[in-house]
Amino acid sequence: MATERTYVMVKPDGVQRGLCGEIMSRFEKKGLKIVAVKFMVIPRSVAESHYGEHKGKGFFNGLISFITSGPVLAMVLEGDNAVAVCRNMMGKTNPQESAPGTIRGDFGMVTGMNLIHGSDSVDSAKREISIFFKPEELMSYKRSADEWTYE
Ligand code: IDP
Ligand code: MG
Repeated sequence: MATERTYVMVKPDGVQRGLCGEIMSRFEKKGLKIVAVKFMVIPRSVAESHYGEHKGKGFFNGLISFITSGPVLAMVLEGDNAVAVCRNMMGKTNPQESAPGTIRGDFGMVTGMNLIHGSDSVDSAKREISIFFKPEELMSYKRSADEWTYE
């Protein structure tokens, strides 16, 4: 089993639309384990570092303004292939191209307000988790449900 951790974040539009519980609940019901959670307004410098790969692109400044415009729900989720599983549950970057049943497909209308972020690789996840959480904020624990989730 490839147990991974991934960084997932309900963006300011998801918070404002009251979708934190709905989104977190989907991940919990799927079988992902909550390892850390934080409700915060992201400082501009942290946002620029988090989205560093997009620096120089046309949407970068708007993205930074948007992601720092209000609180986000930041979390770390753990499970078998957690990075890909969460990306699949999120849907495509453009919500209009996202399948129904995905978070963006069910709740979003435009790319600039696509509700959720999820790490795109195990390396990105490590980098992003370390930006938002201290090592001691990450919980390691056994859930009794694990034995009814994995063979
Ligand atoms: P991802 O969130 O699906 O990984 P990325 O390509 O990494 O997508 O882009 C990061 C975020 O930047 C997107 O989720 C979206 O909020 C924003 N973004 C990307 N492309 C555009 C665009 O063309 N217009 C406006 N915002 C964009
Ligand atoms: Mg991305």
